[in-house]
Amino acid sequence: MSDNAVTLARHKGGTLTELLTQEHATHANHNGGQIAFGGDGHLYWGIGDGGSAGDPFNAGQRLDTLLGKILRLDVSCARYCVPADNPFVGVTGARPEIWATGLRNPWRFSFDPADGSLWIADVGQGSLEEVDHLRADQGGADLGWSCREGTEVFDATRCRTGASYVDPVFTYRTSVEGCAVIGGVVYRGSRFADIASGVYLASDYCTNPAFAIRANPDGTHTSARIGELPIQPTSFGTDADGEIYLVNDLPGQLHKVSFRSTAPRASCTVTYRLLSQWGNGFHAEVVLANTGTSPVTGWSLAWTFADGQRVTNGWNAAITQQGAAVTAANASWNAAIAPGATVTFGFLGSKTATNTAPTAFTLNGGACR
Ligand SMILES: [Ca+2]
Repeated sequence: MSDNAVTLARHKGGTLTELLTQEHATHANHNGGQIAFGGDGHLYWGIGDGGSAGDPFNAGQRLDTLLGKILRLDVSCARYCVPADNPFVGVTGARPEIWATGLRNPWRFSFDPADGSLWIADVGQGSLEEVDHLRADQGGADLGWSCREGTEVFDATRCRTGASYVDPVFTYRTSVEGCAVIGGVVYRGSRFADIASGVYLASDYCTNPAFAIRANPDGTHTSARIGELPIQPTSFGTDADGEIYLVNDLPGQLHKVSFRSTAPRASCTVTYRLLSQWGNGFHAEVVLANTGTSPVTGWSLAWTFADGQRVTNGWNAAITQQGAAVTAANASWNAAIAPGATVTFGFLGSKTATNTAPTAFTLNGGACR
């Protein structure tokens, strides 16, 4: 293979044939490297902007270099051909292999098999990590680098007059929420289709979150952090059934990804009333209100006493205490709390000198206000 270059090659019958080479001699980083076939049968290849920092060659916004691009190639030819409908075919000074421009280091990209759309995770410089989503017909899209990093202007001198930049559909803060976005894949499997169909799953190399992004029918996107993945993820893939796998760097493992539903956190308020107290005892009443829009069916309310108080006898709830931690579980007759409704329970307790009322409560594991 050529030295000081990134190279696409075909390995067949024991022979390696170089198809396309881009000089990449000056800096060691930002090599891109992802290849993937699109639904159109063409091969897409991502190359970074040439490395170092700040796009020293202005590669992202130039069309005469393959640096900072995703390319689209027909590899059914002897070496490769440029598809006739590539966006820069016939444009003077532009490389016709280019499909998308304005990229920094598209380390991972993938296609949604359902609609052929292209999901790109472009690693940010120092401010924003980003995920881009292009329809199958959005060839020629300029994703902004190094005029823009994410949704912000990075270097105004790089912004071309009249250019139309495609904004990312998801960003997060570099050095705050992570260090380098790791692009994933869209879930189109059957095992978790009821909850995860159409979800694009991505992560970050340093903080390993499970980022979920869903494209809405109106063109907007909804995103959420839905969990944690194994440390130092580097790449995602799918099997023939569309189930998702990931590999990580250290210790170097292959993981199969699963999804599960969790009950939505209840919305609630708690009113704690000290009805009376005497020497070493007190009488308290707790009113728990369901302020959400869904019924609560079965509840467990928890709090912590600050002054060594002990519950001695309760009613309308099964109250247990471990050290300072108290849990009040519903009685059989008040398990359901309709939206807007309340339940009231009470107890007698013992105390020493002070009797500070608790202010923080959790219902079924979620905080009440
Ligand atoms: Ca961008």
